[in-house]
Amino acid sequence: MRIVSLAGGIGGARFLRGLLAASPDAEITVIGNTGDDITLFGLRVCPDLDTVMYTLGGGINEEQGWGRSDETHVVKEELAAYGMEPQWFGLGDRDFATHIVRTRMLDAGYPLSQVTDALCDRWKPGVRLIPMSDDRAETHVVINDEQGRRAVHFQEWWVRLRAAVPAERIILVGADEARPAPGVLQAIDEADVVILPPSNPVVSIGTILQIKGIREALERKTVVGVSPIVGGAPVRGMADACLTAIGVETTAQAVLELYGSPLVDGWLVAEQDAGVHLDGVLVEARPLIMHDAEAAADIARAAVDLAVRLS
Ligand code: GDP
Ligand code: FO1
Ligand code: CA
Ligand code: CA
Repeated sequence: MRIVSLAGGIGGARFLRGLLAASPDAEITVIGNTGDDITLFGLRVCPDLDTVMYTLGGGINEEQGWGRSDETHVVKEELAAYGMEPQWFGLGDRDFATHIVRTRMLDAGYPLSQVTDALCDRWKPGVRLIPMSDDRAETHVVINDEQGRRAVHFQEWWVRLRAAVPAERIILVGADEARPAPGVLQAIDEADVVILPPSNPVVSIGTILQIKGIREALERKTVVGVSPIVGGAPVRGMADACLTAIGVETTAQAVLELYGSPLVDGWLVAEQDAGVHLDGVLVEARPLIMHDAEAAADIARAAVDLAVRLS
């Protein structure tokens, strides 16, 4: 079976680990969010691609959910000693190597998709990981605080401000010009089923859906989504701040309506959210907390089962 999954960072990566366990014989293609990407100290950092690659490749910091296991921060300390900004984003020493390799290859003219392939040659994530686009498209957030109304990079809002300053708008800068990376539309067209994991519906899944042609390609397929919102709150992180910014309630119902039909054909919600309904969508309720790899595998199995029944 050929499965395509979109993915953000932690929620996507943990779900994908379950999907690999639940469908060991499937050919899985992951379309990764690159709206979070940022250039720091001249280095290109792709947090969501790296979170997927490290999680599936066995190199993730499990407690934190992002960054490398067994990490040290000597370079960060030395940069800070020079007064180098920004100091609110913590790159670890092992992680730095990934960004150096990526930046060297990008500067040599390789597109991000080929660079990602090269990095995955080391990590062997067990899926084909493709960035949503080779074109640069970065999420920015319009905020209004004591320094006035201005747009900041998504990472500054998320990491430095902890999304505590209300977002007036969330904008993917470069979305109009960005094209799907090679292989993205073909993988969708050839997929038997498509899964939307419990990733952030605005700045992970919503971002990927803004790349020209991706939503239309997905609408031709059987798509099953897993709600990242359980009992009216994100399971982890600050997705509620992103939903509020676009005028959507933080409920499994509202996220389903945001994705909408005909995009979504099946929707998994947590048991306390049974009752969610949208015409044209088969909704099923089950435990949706990924306590461990086994729980993630159960959720992934349920998503694939539902998709197969619908296709
Ligand atoms: P990020 O890029 O690291 O923020 O990760 P994603 O966008 O892939 O996923 C973030 C979303 O994952 C958040 O909105 C969480 O609510 C959701 N999430 C995290 N853990 C779980 C879980 O165990 N179950 C469910 N259903 N959602 C989860
Ligand atoms: N998140 C933080 O909250 N603080 C950090 O210093 C930080 C550094 C970092 C470095 C590499 C990387 O791949 C991810 C990193 N993250 C950090 C997580 C990440 O920026 C965000 O959680 C996601 O982009 C939101 O999806
Ligand atoms: Ca992300
Ligand atoms: Ca559909």
